Amino acid sequence: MTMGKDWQSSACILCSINCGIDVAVEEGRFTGIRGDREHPGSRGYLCQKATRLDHYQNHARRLQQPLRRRPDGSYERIDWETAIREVADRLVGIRDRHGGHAIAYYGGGGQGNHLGGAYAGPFRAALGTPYLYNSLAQEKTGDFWVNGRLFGKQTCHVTEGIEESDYVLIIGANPWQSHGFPRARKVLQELSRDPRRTLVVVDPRRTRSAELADVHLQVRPGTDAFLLAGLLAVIVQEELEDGDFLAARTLGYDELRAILLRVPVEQYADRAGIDAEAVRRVARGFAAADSACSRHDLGVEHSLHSTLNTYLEKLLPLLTGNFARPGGNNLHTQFIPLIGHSKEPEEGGATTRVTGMREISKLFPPNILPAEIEADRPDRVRAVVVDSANPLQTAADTGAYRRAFGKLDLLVAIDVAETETVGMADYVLPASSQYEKWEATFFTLGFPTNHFHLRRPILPPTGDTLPEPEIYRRLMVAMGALPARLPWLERFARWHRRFPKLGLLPKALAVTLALRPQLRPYLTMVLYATLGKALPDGAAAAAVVWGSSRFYAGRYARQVRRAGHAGSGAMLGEALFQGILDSDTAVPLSTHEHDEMWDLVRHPGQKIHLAVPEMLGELEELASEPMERPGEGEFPFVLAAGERRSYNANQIYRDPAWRRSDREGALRIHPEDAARLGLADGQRVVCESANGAVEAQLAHDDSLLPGSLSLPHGYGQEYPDPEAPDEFRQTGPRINELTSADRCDPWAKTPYHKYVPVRVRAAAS
Ligand SMILES: Nc1nc2c(c(=O)[nH]1)N[C@H]1C(S)=C(S)[C@@H](COP(=O)(O)OP(=O)(O)OC[C@H]3O[C@@H](n4cnc5c(=O)[nH]c(N)nc54)[C@H](O)[C@@H]3O)O[C@H]1N2
Ligand SMILES: Nc1nc2c(c(=O)[nH]1)N[C@H]1C(S)=C(S)[C@@H](COP(=O)(O)OP(=O)(O)OC[C@H]3O[C@@H](n4cnc5c(=O)[nH]c(N)nc54)[C@H](O)[C@@H]3O)O[C@H]1N2
Ligand code: SF4
Ligand SMILES: [Mo]
Repeated sequence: MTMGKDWQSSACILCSINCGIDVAVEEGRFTGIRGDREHPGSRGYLCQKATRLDHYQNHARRLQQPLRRRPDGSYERIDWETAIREVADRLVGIRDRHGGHAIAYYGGGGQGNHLGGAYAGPFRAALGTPYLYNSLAQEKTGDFWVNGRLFGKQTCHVTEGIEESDYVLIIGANPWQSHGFPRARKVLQELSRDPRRTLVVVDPRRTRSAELADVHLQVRPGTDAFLLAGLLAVIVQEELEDGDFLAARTLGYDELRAILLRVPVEQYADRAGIDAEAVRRVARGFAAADSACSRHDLGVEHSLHSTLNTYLEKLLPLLTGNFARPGGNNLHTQFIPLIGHSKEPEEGGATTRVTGMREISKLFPPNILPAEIEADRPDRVRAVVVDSANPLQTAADTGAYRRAFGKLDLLVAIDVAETETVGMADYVLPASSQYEKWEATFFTLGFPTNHFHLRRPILPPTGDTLPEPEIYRRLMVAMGALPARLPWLERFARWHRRFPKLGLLPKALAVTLALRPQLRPYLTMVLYATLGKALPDGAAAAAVVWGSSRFYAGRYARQVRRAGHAGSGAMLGEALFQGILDSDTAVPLSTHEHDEMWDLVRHPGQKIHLAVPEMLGELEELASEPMERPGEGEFPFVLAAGERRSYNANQIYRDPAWRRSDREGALRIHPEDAARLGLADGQRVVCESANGAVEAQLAHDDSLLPGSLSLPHGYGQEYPDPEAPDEFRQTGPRINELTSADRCDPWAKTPYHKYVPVRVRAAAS
């Protein structure tokens, strides 16, 4: 115990793990941050990024008050009443003149904040917009689409039992830096140390994760589909598959097997730059292990054959029966759904007006938005509302975004900081930070036990900021979509909190929605505006958690009770909600037995449909795919544009002072390549693609393969220069100046950020 400090409980908001933290606050500043040992997921664990969180909470570019852009481009401060009225009027004007599809919504939550997004759904419904653009659709939607085919719904998401697994294959991820599962560094070290367990890392770079691995397959960038096809082919050709599992649990194996039997393992291994014997050893090891699981991330999602890669990666545990078992891969429950299921366009699923892109998991990909705005057609997008995202920095092709956003009739940004996107907005609506309001994420990815953490504010709001649910409520009232008060329901909500057994609120809600059907699409907002007022300590934003708790407990009653919640019928849901509300840290929601996982498979009869025709087609076409020869031509290097390193955290930190090393976000190059080009370590260079150029500082690094380069994600923010506070300085490269929207996966439109053809030269001094 540190004496004299008053510790408050919260979570780190820098990655999807959301480790529990204890924070000491003095005069608005974070004077101490340590891991929360009570948090059942992170158990006291933190990485080096979390202790710097004061740079998120306190910095020179925090937004304080609503802003309106003047015709000359400068901003004036306005009050909330004016801001809400004008934004609502202009949105309604665009909707009424051009239709809801003239408006797009972008974001709705980041690495730490999803609670506001739960109330943005009603706001979008009131706008009549079908368009939800989100960063998940520039990484994970290919994977979600495959899940829909394999398991029946795109909401069926796969997790991995790495902690208990004997054989772990990690492809295109560097958990040492990026995490992606709880306590990643400890788990990797344990795996590495244990001679009975095997860690395989597939990565073109010798990352820290790769160094800890028993086997590092240093794949040639962009060739993972060949490597994965080779691994699967060995399993099939050497009859290492789990026949009993396949017969009992899957359909379509014969069709898949016929294709994999024809895969030339030697040739594909060679293509991937891996010794065929190593491919055979890993395939055999994976198949023979008592338990095995696989995990992938951006290294394959942001590369050639993105969607196919995620399909093939999932087939590894499926063919070997490492599914629905401890130490294998498993589906998990969703508490408050982060994603939904979208039908295929042929079945009536939504598509965009201009490019005809289909919706996946209820999301549209940022890659297409500039085209949807810039088209010379009456049904183009004319207004965008951005919340918790900075597309000017994070979407592919910054130049295209700048041009497209410049053509909008209206851009509204909701953020905590003055970002590059905020700098183009017509109206800026300032949000309270994640330590100033009730917050939560919906990254509930655990299996067999899933957790949820509702966080209390630990500081009062900065300036004249508001939490997002309140911003959306006020906008909806001003739009005439929602009454300013629902006094009758408010009263029932209060009574319900006192006498939950009577079920007054569900009944009153049912009556209200029957009498006023126009409120039905606004259910979460109706709860916020009514039940929210009856919740203790200003926890209005937790109203949606009440609805989810009741629903979840109804669906997974046995598993919720197993996690320690008591009650039957609707009272189990009330107990779950109260448990979440009362706890300072994450609460176990449910605990499954592994064979109960099958209830989460959504195809009839809980069968997994292994044969996905589109993917089998692409798999077969690999055989005739011309070899990419990046070493030749105008752009001889393959750039990984967006590596996770020690000191990047998406666009969440803006003050460069948070970084203790790699302050300029170096361009890494193999020393041989640097020598050939005569480029010194530390030298300023220009990196150019067909799309644009950035300047960067060079770092020699022999962990890369020759011919490949790497730039970090999460740099390029503008911030006042501490030497001359009136001047702004950009720190590190804006990597999306280099990337292009067209170089993307055909199915999901996820960009090939790990495979950007570039050249490099010395910068003019
Ligand atoms: N420190 C830090 N952690 C973060 C974040 C952050 O900004 N900073 N962001 C978070 C977010 S939003 C995400 S989505 C995750 C992403 O987490 P990761 O996907 O693990 O992170 P990356 O470093 O982008 O990419 C992983 C690896 O892919 C490798 N790679 C490049 N090209 C290829 C290829 O062709 N094939 C294969 N097999 N591998 C390749 C790279 O060398 C790299 O080591 O990280 C999260 N965690
Ligand atoms: N070239 C390249 N581009 C990439 C990637 C890459 O690897 N390479 N990675 C991609 C990936 S995986 C991702 S996830 C995206 C991430 O890109 P984005 O989706 O744009 O998200 P963040 O960078 O996390 O930015 C979060 C924003 O939320 C704001 N914010 C923080 N707290 C709050 C809050 O409480 N309320 C509100 N309203 N705002 C808040 C921050 O100030 C920041 O502006 O980038 C993608 N872009
Ligand atoms: S950035 Fe580090 S401390 Fe923060 S949630 Fe992720 S793993 Fe935990
Ligand atoms: Mo991400």
